[in-house]
Amino acid sequence: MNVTPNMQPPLQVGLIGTGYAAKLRAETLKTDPRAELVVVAGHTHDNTVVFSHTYDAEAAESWEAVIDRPELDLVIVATINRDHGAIVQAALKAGKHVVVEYPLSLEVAEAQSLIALAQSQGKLLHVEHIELLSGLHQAIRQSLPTIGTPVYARYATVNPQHPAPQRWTYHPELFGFPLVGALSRLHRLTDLFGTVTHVHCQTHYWLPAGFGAEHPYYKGCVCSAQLRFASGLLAEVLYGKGETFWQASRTLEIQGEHGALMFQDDQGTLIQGDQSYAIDTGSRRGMFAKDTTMVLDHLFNQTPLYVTAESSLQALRVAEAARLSAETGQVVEVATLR
Ligand code: NAP
Ligand code: BLA
Repeated sequence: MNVTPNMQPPLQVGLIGTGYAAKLRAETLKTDPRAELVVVAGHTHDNTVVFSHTYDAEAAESWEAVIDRPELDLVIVATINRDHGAIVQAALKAGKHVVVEYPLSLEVAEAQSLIALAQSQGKLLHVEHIELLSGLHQAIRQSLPTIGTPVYARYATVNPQHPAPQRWTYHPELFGFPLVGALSRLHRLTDLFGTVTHVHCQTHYWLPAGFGAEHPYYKGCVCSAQLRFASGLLAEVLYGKGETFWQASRTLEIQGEHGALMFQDDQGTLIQGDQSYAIDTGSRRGMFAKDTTMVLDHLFNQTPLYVTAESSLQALRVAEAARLSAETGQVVEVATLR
């Protein structure tokens, strides 16, 4: 991606979102002299006012009002998933560089057209994928060659919540299809193992009595997908959350021709023959700060980023194949999705 050279610091930044991701973005921007957080737009007025006051920025009435600010160089989109596509499009059209938390869009076609738009505008479109920056991912990458050709992977993330919160992450339209909203689960695997050719997927949602426009939050969901990779590797992905689960789990298992890798929470183990070795997985914290700093390094010094929007789009295609499979009960060939 070509990025405008000789940009003068401090970069003028607008932020959309006031939640967890937005807070970590703002904290890094405040401590980096190359950036200035100018304006913030949120959802509920009070939260937006408190947030902008905390970070000494202006509070805008709407995300549109942020995009309209001519002095901004960069817009960071850290709000609910449903709105990502529309905000990214408006920001790119207004000639801004854009950082967006995954997913880029809920729709493959829209994500594709946004990547083309960024290219034609000559602007950066960076889709955050912090799962790749974690110590766990670095540890997997380093250990993978020791187990020979990987043949099978299983990745389960289950998050029981009692009661399930009535938040956007339990709202079908605001979060999107489970593996679209939680795209990092698929992206971690596509980053490690390459192209997925076929997907089979089943989902189930537990709905409260009276679920509908007035009460749009589910109580729990489970999404179970089988992926066939071009390499021949088979992977199973389990994503579950809510009141219907009682045991949290975060497990990644990779079986290869010469050994296996097992990660459970922050514990990693390499198994070779009858030997097993502990693997250090480092910290899960500090990833948004790292992402933000890498974006500033990229914009000012043209240093490479750790992920491309195209690789995020490729994972989104797999997620869309999973959605279609869950809807139709059929195995879906990823290449048929344009
Ligand atoms: P969050 O803490 O729940 O914050 C959500 C933001 O969206 C808040 O500003 C909230 O404002 C606003 N919002 C809530 N409901 C809304 C609605 N109905 N309409 C419009 N705005 C609404 O979420 P988050 O974890 O920061 O996630 C933000 C983005 O980052 C998501 O795309 C997520 O996938 C991505 N992400 C997050 C993480 C993470 O570690 N948290 C990691 C990777 C990617 P109010 O509070 O005023 O309602
Ligand atoms: C990912 N975390 C996410 C996402 C959301 C949240 C919406 C994106 C969707 C997804 O991939 O599931 C929200 N995570 C939360 C909330 C809590 C939480 C509300 O843990 C409440 C405690 N994120 C945090 C906190 C950590 C955290 C406190 O909010 C703890 C270190 C880490 N969240 C984290 C990471 C990811 C993520 C590392 C990337 C997912 C991945 O690694 O695959």
